[in-house]
Amino acid sequence: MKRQKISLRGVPCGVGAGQWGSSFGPEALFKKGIKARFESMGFDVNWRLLPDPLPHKEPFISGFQHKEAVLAWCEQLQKEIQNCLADHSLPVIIGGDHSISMGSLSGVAQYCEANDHSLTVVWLDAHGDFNTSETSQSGHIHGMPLASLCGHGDGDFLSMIGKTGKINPKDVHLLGVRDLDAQEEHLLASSGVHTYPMEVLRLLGFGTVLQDILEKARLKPSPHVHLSFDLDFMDASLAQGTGTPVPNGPTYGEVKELFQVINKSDLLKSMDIVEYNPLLDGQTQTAEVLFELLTVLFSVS
Ligand SMILES: [Mn+2]
Repeated sequence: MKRQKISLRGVPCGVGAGQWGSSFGPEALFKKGIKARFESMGFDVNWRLLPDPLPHKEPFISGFQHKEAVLAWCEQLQKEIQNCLADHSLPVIIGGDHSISMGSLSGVAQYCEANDHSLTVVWLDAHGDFNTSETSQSGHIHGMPLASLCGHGDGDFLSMIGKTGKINPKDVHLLGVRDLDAQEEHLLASSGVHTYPMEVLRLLGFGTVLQDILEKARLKPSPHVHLSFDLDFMDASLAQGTGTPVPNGPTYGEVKELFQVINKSDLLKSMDIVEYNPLLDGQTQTAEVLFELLTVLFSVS
């Protein structure tokens, strides 16, 4: 990783999740020193907590209830991340729940389209995030962002993402997926997204799989790799500070191996860190693990 400007942006949107609390993620991580962590590695960091676009909304209810709020957060983030990229900084977006990636990634895709950059998405997640409002049993919007970005699902999400914010499923690599709903699995399998279940990652080696993805990305003109890191990608024992932990996930060493490969590649241009819920992270173990991993991902050599 080369030393550069980092735009750290907190997006306290938690209404896409089934449990209350991920909206406190950005401020909790800020107070625990995430900005200082980047600065200690030599980065020039500017931090901003995005304001709530709909401050007078209804109280939190689980389910497909908060579409307007999610749309408003995503519209705001879509513009913000393009400004960060135009400013030649590396945006690190801190959620909030994973629904915000509809905003961040569509903004990245629009920026790449306008500047002739080639986007490759690495999505680390225990879940597919490939439900639509029709296939989802819970209605939680944080289970839908990747489907929407690939052009499936609710019309209002698709118009917010826009034509140039859409992502080609062939440019998406979903690693660590191990908890899919039946209909979601069907849609994902027919989508063209490259999926790498745990068995495949363990058989071929985490680093080898990612190296292969990144070497292909490098061959494209002006490569831009976006990393979407859902903390529940990690094994449940490391991801207690998330709303939907899933067992049999990557160990600390396996995630570290992935992050070392990304660091060495120098291809990372934008990133989301999502689903940190400080209300569930009693011993702040998940936050500590995240901070250690960020050092691996960003340390300057
Ligand atoms: Mn997710």
